[in-house]
Amino acid sequence: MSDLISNLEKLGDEFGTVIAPLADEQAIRAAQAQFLGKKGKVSELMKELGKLPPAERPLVGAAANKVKATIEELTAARLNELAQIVARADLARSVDVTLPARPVGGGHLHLLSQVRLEAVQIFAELGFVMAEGPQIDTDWNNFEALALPKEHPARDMQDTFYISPEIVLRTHTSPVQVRTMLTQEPPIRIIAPGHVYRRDDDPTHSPMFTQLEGLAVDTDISFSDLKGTLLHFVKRFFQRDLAIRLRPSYFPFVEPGAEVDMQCSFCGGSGCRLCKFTGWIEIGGAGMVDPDVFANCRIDSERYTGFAFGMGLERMAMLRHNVTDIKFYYEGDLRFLEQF
Ligand code: 2U9
Repeated sequence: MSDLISNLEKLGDEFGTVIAPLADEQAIRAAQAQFLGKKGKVSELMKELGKLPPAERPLVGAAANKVKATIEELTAARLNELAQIVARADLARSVDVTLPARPVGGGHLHLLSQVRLEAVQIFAELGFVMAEGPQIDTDWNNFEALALPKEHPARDMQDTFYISPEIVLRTHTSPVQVRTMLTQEPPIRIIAPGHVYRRDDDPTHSPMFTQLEGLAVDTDISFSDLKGTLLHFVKRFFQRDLAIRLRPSYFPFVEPGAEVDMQCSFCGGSGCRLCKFTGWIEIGGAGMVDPDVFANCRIDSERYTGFAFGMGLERMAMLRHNVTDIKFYYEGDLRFLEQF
C-alpha cells in the first residue's frame, strides 16, 4: 500500500517537471490528460487498488485525490503564469502613434459616373448647363408634351413601366427639357444626364440605363449648330479625329430628325465586325425641335428654333472601353470595375 501511495505522490512531482518547459495552453492540457485522463498515469496506478485489502483502500483513494488536486493546481498555476507573460509582453510593446496610417485600398468612380461627368464637362465647355429632374414623371411630361401620340408603341405597357395610368418611370430624360422650357425663357442650353427605364433586357439593353440628352433653344439655332456640337463631342470624348454623319430618321418630337453615326472607332472607318463592315456606328438620335413640342412647352416657334439630341451612355462607354455586355456595369464585380 505504501508503495502505491508513494508512487501516486511522485506523479505530482513528475507532472511539475513535465509542464515546467511547456509554453502553450494546448501542450499543458495534453500533459494534464496524460496524467488525469481515463488512460492516464493516475488511473493506471489506481488499477492496483482492487488488489489491496478493503481497509487500506480509503487511504490510497485519499492519496489519489490529493495528487489529482495537485496536478490541477499546477496546471492552473502554469496557465496563469503564461497569461501573465503574454500580458506583460503586450504592455511592453511600444506603439509609435506618429506612424502614418496604412493606406486603404483606394476606390474610384464607377465607369458610368466617370463617362457621365466627362460628357457633361465637354458640353459645359460649349455653354450647356446640366439640368436634372425626377425619374418618376407624368405621362404628360414624358410623352404628351413630346408629341408622342397615344397609339405610339413606346407608350405601350410592354415598353414602359407605368406606376399608374398617368405616372411613368421616365423612358428618356426628355421630360427634363420639357420642365426647363416650361420654367425658363430662351436662350436655353441644357444637358440632361440620368437614369431612364424601358422594358428591355438583352446583352445591349437593360431595363434601366443612362441617357444623355441635350437641348439648345435660341433665335438662330440651325441644323449645322447641331452637327457641329455633336462632332465636337465625339472628337473630345473619343480623343480622335472621328467624323459623324446624320441619317434622316423619324422621331415624333423632332423635325427633321436624324440618327447619328460616328466613324467606327475600332477600324477607323475601313470596316470591321463591330461596325458590321459599314465603317459607321450608331450613337444616338437628334433633330430640330418640332414646333408642336415648342407649343406644348409655351415657346414661340415663330421666334425660336432649337435642336435636341440623345444618346445612351452605356453604349458610349462600351464603344470607348470595349465593354461587351451591358450587365457588367451593374453587377458590382470589382474585377470589371477596377479596370477603369
Ligand atoms: C425635347 C425635344 C426633343 C431628343 C432626341 C433622340 C432623337 C434619340 C435615342 C438615342 C439613344 C434614345 O438613348 S437612346 O435609346 N434618342 O434618338 N433623342 S431626338 O429630342 C428631344 C428631347 C426633348 C423637348
